[in-house]
Amino acid sequence: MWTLYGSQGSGSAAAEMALQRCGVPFQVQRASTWEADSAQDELRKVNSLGQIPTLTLGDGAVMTESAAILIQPGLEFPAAGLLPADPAARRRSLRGLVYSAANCYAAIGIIDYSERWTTATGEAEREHLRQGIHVRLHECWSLFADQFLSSSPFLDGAAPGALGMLGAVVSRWSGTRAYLRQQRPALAALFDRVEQHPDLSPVFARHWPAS
Ligand SMILES: N[C@@H](CCC(=O)N[C@@H](CS)C(=O)NCC(=O)O)C(=O)O
Repeated sequence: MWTLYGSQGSGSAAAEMALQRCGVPFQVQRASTWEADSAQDELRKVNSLGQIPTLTLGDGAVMTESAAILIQPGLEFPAAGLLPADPAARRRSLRGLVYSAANCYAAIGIIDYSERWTTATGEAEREHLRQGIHVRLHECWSLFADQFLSSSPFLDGAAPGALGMLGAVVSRWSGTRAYLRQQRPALAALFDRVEQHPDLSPVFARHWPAS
């Protein structure tokens, strides 16, 4: 049995969608650095950063980093369609997955935990850092749209694959969807379609019940 460490409204939602698509049995263990009553100690034993998503496989192997967590089952279960079968399309998806994790997900971590990324102790300086990152995050999403939008209805196939799943989850934070509706409406509409896809809408509803 695989165990996915995660929490409501977090990046573990994308991992959950990917594992469901592959049909592998897995359990979710609620754990996060911000929930003192969660399985924090257990999580830190397998991921010293204490971050989610983190996945442990039945054989004791540990997967961390959202892009890797989605790519790995995509390679292991190719029929699930998490990654495109066509080599050129697959290369684009892999680039897009690493791009969104490295540029967009990472920026969220700096906004949420700015104290880790600056020696400034004053709230005003930290707020400057957060504001700068916020602008950069949105620029990164514009560049994502310019590079990765294609004629495919879900970025990476006839149904949402790993790239659509991760993109739709990470773009839920820091005002990105509102920004995209203004600046790159086609990408905002695509993420709406990902969320409404019948395979995925129950997971989005569980993680973001109010929206
Ligand atoms: N590089 C990691 C980032 C994961 C991440 O930042 N996860 C957040 C939750 S959405 C987290 O666990 N943050 C808690 C912390 O950093 O203390 C990935 O791509 O999976």
